[in-house]
Amino acid sequence: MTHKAGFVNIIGNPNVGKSTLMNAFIGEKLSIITSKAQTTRHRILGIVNGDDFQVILSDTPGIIKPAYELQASMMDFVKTAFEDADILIYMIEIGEKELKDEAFFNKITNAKIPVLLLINKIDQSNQEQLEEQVQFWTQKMPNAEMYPISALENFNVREVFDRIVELLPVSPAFYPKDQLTDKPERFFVNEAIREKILIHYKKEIPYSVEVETEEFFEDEDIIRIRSVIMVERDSQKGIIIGHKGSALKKVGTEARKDLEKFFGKKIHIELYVKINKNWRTNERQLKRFGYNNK
Ligand SMILES: Nc1nc2c(ncn2[C@@H]2O[C@H](COP(=O)(O)OP(=O)(O)OP(=O)(O)O)[C@@H](O)[C@H]2O)c(=O)[nH]1
Ligand SMILES: [Mg+2]
Repeated sequence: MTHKAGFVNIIGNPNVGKSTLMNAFIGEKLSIITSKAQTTRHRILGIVNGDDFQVILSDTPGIIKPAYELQASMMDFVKTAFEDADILIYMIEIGEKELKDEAFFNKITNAKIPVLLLINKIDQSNQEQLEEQVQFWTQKMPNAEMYPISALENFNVREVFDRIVELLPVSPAFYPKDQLTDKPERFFVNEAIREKILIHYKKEIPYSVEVETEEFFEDEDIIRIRSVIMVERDSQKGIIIGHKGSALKKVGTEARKDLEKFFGKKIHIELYVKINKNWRTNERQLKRFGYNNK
């Protein structure tokens, strides 16, 4: 039996549905999803195994022009996703007419590997609009195979996955067949908390936050977690905590519920808030949080 395996890297503008697609392929909530741009900050591997194949998917941050160090590191993750891909998935959402970054766009159109162009969120569209989009992108990206999909409603997701398996190079597996991701358990705790912060706080707050899990202690029937939410300024600390701690409590409760599903165990979670001045622009801090992959 020939075995196929390879790296399938998902890239595109912020908020188009990259993480939603990754989770749909995996069948698990590996990547956090919110309606805000720049939800994903890392490159996250999700591995789908079959008897004769291994698809190693990468979810990546949406492409932006970096304004500060954190964003520059996020774009470095996107760059690495170009370098090791066997297949590129370029995702756009219905109505989208351009990639914000010309250099990335040229890389995709000149790619020597198969490119799948996915037009996502077609549940929000009609036949006429879709046909117009297909025409537009056929001209703009003639090297790509195009698929209209809805990652949210699982429309055409299976078909795209089957095509990926077809296109995979013949290769032994890169990871053990029972491995789902490259990230440690604590990473998913941090992300679950960060997702709730993205959902419940406004403006600059979610973008000023980083989460670090200091304790992850797994007992037979319960996991005990202590995590710290880091903010950049004093004033942000009060906002995160809220009146008599109510806002922080909500974050903890909701994150706990998600994590109980994810780990299949009861969770006890303790959150506290700390100021870490200007961590987003501090090389050392970024490295500590796993951003500086150079
Ligand atoms: N209607 C509709 N909404 C979708 C679909 N796919 C994703 N969304 C929504 O689009 C928003 C962004 O989804 P994400 O998966 O977080 O997008 P992303 O590309 O990973 O975003 P970043 O990580 O910020 O770059 C969320 O509110 C999703 O629920 C879809 O097929 N249809
Ligand atoms: Mg994402």
